[in-house]
Amino acid sequence: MIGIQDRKLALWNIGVAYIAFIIGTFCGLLQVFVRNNSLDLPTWLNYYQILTAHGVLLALIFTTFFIFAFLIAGMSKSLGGFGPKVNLFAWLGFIVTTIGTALATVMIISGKASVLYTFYAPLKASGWYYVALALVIIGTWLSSFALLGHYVAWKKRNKGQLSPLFAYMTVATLILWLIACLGVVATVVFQYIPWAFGWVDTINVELSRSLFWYFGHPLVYFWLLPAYIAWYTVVPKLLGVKVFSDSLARLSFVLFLLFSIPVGFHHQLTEPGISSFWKFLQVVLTFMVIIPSLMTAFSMFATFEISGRKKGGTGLFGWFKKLPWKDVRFTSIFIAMAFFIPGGAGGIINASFQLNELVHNTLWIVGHFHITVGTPVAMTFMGITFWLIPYLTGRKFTKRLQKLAFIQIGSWSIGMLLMSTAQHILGLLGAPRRTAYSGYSGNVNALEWFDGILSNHVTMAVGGTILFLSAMLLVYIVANLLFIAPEAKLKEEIEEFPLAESDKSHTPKFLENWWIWIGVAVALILMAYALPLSHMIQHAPPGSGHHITW
Ligand code: HEM
Ligand SMILES: [Cu+2]
Repeated sequence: MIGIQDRKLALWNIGVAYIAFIIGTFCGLLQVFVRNNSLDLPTWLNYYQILTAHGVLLALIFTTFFIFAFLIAGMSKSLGGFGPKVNLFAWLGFIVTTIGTALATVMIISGKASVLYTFYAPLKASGWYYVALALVIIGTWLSSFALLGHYVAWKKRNKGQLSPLFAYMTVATLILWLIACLGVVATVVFQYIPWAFGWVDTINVELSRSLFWYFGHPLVYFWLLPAYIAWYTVVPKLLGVKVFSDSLARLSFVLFLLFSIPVGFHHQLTEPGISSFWKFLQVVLTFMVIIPSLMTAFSMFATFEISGRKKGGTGLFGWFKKLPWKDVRFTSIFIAMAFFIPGGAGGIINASFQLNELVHNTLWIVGHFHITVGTPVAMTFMGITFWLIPYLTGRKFTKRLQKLAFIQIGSWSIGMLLMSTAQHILGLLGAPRRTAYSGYSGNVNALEWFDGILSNHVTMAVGGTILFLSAMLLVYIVANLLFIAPEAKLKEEIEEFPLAESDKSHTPKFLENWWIWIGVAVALILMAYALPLSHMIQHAPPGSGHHITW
């Protein structure tokens, strides 16, 4: 087991993650009822206030804290315990991120920042909200430097050796994060903060949106890659086999690093300020990410088949039955993967120039990210939670808790299927996202959207309610694993960190030459962004004032 300091750090990160999860999912519950006109919020609480809290606390805060908990525990496990410097930086990172989170939450709840998690100008929040966001990012940088420092020290002690797969993947994820954050830091520090505090009167909206999405797309890979780390390194262990291919796993992470940054314009396909040439180039680069995604899918199913056949499965699909379905740590991740199949297909639709016209800003998009980040990522994190907390606390994941965990992932799946299917269909018909209740002035065509069997006022609310109940069950399990479950005394009761063996003997060394990959990543970024961004700055229209609509 890893050292007590490292354990504490990981546990505190998990604690903050789940506090954000409680508030965030409660807001989700309110949203489905408001949208269906069955709930009137009190006058001091506005729909966009809770929607901002929901987006920020779940998509940014829950994910980030959980990711650091997982990476901290995994780096300590695979490279050895942290030294005092690494420890100091990681704690500082945690504290600064937490202060930023608390400040942002206070600003949102006090109604001074109802700008949604994308905080598009010219909507204007209190300047302190942007300061809070900056603190969150700075905190994650400190934590990232801590983990990178730990890795560099290991490399110095093990000259010429490839690092363990977990560490390699962590480094790829953190490099992605550091490069991605440059965009959001640039816009927050140089555009939003001076504008929000009134030091300048106007803001260049197109530039701010572009810098946001330069960050916003890799952000989704910052959520996804840690889930993939679990798929590649934890799942084979649960199945009793080795990693399918060490070099393929590493190569896929390199490709994710290269092709997830120079693609932000695919979120801005409807914006007039960017010429179609640059949009098209970035759409092509976006589609490159399909390659490592399919490589990952291939590795996973190869791992499943090898393990199933080893356990005696025969025939074309006999191995399928031999998978450890009774192990909730595996089943949760399998469901997560299954959700990602339609999720990924939907992503291809969203990124397609023409199809995007149809789905842009509709409920389809909301359906899409609930079956990408809201289930594949979130449910992988749930699956990790079930063993990571016992591993860190030394408590037992008892039979009763395992049963509850099955109910939890099952109900999350049902709730999400109902809610996201309704959202996808409603969106295709035309229903907009990011709106409170609307009767559409009695417009017959609009009201017809809600007449379907799945696409109606009730399905989304039923799905959302099941999801919320599932979320509360998860919180109950987490609280048990943290404070109440009996301590593991016997050796075989002690929870392991399941980390599969990975055969590095055929892995090419250049895969771990980060300077090559950082160089290629920067070249691609310059190719995709240098000209359009400089155009936006040099030929900027008159800046925009500000709006506070709430
Ligand atoms: C109890 C579970 C959940 C429920 C009931 C729920 C419900 C909803 C609904 C109805 C919306 C759309 C609101 C609108 O466009 O007007 C929404 C938006 C959103 N949800 Fe969820 N959700 C849940 C869990 C999650 C999770 C786990 C995540 C991510 C980890 C997530 C991330 C988001 C994001 C990023 C938005 C967009 C916010 C925006 O448009 O600014 N949700 N959610
Ligand atoms: Cu994107």
